[in-house]
Amino acid sequence: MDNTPIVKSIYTADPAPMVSGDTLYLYTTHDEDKLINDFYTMFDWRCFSTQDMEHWTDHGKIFSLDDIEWADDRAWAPQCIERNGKYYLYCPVHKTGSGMAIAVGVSDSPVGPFKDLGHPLVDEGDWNDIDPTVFIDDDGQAYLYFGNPELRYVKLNENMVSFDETVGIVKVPMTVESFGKGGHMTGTTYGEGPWFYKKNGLYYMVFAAFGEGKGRNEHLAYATSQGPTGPWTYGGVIMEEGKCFTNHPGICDFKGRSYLFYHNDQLPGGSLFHRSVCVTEIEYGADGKILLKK
Ligand code: FUB
Repeated sequence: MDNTPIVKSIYTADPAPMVSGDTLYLYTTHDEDKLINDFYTMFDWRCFSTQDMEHWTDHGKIFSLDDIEWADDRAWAPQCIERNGKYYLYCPVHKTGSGMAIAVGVSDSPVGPFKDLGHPLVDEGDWNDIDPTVFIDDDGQAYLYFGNPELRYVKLNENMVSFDETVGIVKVPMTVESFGKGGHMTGTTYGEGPWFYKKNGLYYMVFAAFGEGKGRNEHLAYATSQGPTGPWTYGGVIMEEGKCFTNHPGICDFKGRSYLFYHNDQLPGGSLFHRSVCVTEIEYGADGKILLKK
């Protein structure tokens, strides 16, 4: 593995791995070559799969804005999960005439086609509702975290397409103890792109982060907790900021190794709006610390 882009035929970003059986499925966003208004121009989600981390199969477009009647723009960072033989793809989108909201596509196959629920799962009428990350805990409770600049979560119901309304949308306290002192709007490093999982009994929240000061690009950092809903303790930087304004983590174990998927602008013609997904190996220190493997 040499940290060069996995996909070379199109620009991809926001990698979200999902392991099912002996296959790793990698869901990504898709940066269009031709920009509209010199901004992120993103209309669909893509899927690639591998069984050996070397050879990848391109499953093409698996879900798109055309499939979501109530959305009109910004097919942003997704994550997919399997439950009871069905696959749920959580996707941030721009809701027509409103802000960002989280859509769910449901399919019988990991490579789609996914069918939209017909309405948003999370829709607070603001711009915070992006970058969903989903995890099912050992007791069967599923959590969906999301957000920029604030990290929020809902407790998903067993059907994975609705959430516990009695708990509602919970706002995680954005403290320096939890997310480090940084340059984003909450005064912490937490920016966006959370990735929630559990490893060796510890809960991890990996995220795209901003260091202190202006004009910073995103680096990748993490926090840990003894429980699924915090309190979170800042763990430090995993990957330093690079040349690309955004970065976005996706972590999984596959065939005995641990991987961190991320993105950069390393393909020819790359830019902050023309990104490419990459992967590198990570390992865990005795204290649970996440380390890039040398
Ligand atoms: O790719 C569009 C947005 O940029 C994502 O939702 C963020 O995580 C950042 O990568």
